[in-house]
Order: sequence, then C-alpha cells, then structure tokens
Amino acid sequence: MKLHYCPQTRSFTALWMMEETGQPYELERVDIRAPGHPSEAYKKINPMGKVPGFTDGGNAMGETAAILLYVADKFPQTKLAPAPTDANRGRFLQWLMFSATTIEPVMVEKRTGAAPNSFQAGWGDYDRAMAALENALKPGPWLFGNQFTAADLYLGSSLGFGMRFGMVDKRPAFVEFAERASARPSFKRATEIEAREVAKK
Ligand SMILES: N[C@@H](CCC(=O)N[C@@H](CS)C(=O)NCC(=O)O)C(=O)O
Repeated sequence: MKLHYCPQTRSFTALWMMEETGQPYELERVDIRAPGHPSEAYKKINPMGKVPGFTDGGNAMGETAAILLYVADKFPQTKLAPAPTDANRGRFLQWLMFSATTIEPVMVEKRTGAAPNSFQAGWGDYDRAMAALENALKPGPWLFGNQFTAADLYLGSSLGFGMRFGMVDKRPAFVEFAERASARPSFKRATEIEAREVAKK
C-alpha cells in the first residue's frame, strides 16, 4: 500500500488511518504546490489531482472516505469497520461519509456566511448537521460504544480541524470526542511523521 501524501493537508486523516491499522505502507510525498502538479500520472491515482491518493496493487483512488473504507475492509482483524453482515454496518457507512458529504460543506457555509437552504442543500445546514452529530456522539466513548472505527477517526479528525480553525463550535461533546481520538497512539505516531515531513520541506 502506498499513501500519496502532502503534509499539513487533508491527507493527514489517511496517514492517521494507516498508523491505526498498524500495517506496513509506503509514504510518497506529493507537492501540491509544485509547478506542473498534478501530473497526468498522478491524475491516474486521484482524478482530481488532490491529496490524499492511495494505491494498492491494481487499485488506485482518491477521496479520504474511500481510502478509509478500503483499508478498514482490507484488515478486518483491526475491527475498524463493522463487517457487511453486522447490524452496525449501515450506520457506520453513514457516519463515515458524513465528514465528506456534510461537515465539509457546512464548514464552508460557516466560514463564508453563505445563506443556508437546509431543505434543498444536500448537507442541510450548519445547525442541523451539528445537532445530528452531537446527538450521535454524546453517548460515547465512540459511535459504537467501546469499538473505535474508521468513522470515529474521520469525525475526530474533521472536528479537530474544524474547531482549530473556528469552523465548528466547541461544544463539549465535540471537544471531548476530538480529545479522546487524538489521545490514540496512532494519532501521536501520525503527528510525529507529519512533523518529520514538514521539517524536510
Ligand atoms: N474530498 C477530498 C478533498 C481533498 C483535498 O481537497 N485536498 C487538498 C489539500 S487539503 C488538495 O489536494 N489541494 C490541492 C489541489 O486542489 O490541487 C478528500 O476528502 O480526500
């Protein structure tokens, strides 16, 4: 497995995921600011030319949610995704997608002050999304009790980022959830790798 990665970008979430699995992988640095980026070769990995990109044998993909799901399914022993036959699978998929489909757009709404149109917009609006998420995270410690999954990792990463940059309210349920997630050894390892990569710049 190879993670195509650029420090201090959204590709941190996939890096954290790779560390959470404990499986071997390569890290390939992509400079998203380099002239000529994205190359045609890189667009064969991520058609948008964005990071993260991910390759594994004949598989190539972009999109954090897709990478997390692929990796979680590849290593069922990590229990980072409920099995397709598990009663939690549907709810897991829904929350795994939520960062990409809903948190990202509502953060933009918050930052730009764009007028919400909750009924028509696929992501609803900021208040509606935050209320749904807070309700899901409140029981804790994770979405599915004591079982940490890729959906917790992605939400923890998105909430941490959103609260750091003032695009998500610091509600106690969010602060506590993000703190619990970032206390994981995998997060600390990913943070160290990121710091090393930043220093290489
Ligand atoms: N929907 C993508 C978003 C990826 C994304 O926007 N990556 C940014 C870095 S944070 C990027 O590659 N920007 C450079 C570019 O657009 O060329 C995901 O969640 O994986």
